[in-house]
Amino acid sequence: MSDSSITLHVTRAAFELPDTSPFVIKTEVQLKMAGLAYERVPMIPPQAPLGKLPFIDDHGEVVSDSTFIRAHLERKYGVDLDARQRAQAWAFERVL
Ligand SMILES: N[C@@H](CCC(=O)N[C@@H](CS)C(=O)NCC(=O)O)C(=O)O
Repeated sequence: MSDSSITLHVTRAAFELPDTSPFVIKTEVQLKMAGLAYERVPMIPPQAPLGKLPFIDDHGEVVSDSTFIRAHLERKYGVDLDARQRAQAWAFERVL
């Protein structure tokens, strides 16, 4: 594990998808959108703290569940993953 990046615990790539888990893909896209460095570490769900993947290890802080991971990233790194869609919604509202 690298000291400089978040560790994203994942399942594995298959069926021409980056991962078999949609929850892992969602979290990976959010890490990319946030511009955060991360490292994929494959494992099987029984090895995860809550028995499910994904979970992250953010420099010693372990966060499980894609919903809680998103909240953690937004809070800790001050990213707003909905900013673009909120701006578009505001623009549509003004136009209408
Ligand atoms: N609510 C969780 C769901 C995660 C989840 O169900 N992951 C599946 C892989 S797609 C898993 O690890 N399943 C193992 C099991 O249920 O035993 C999240 O959003 O992260």
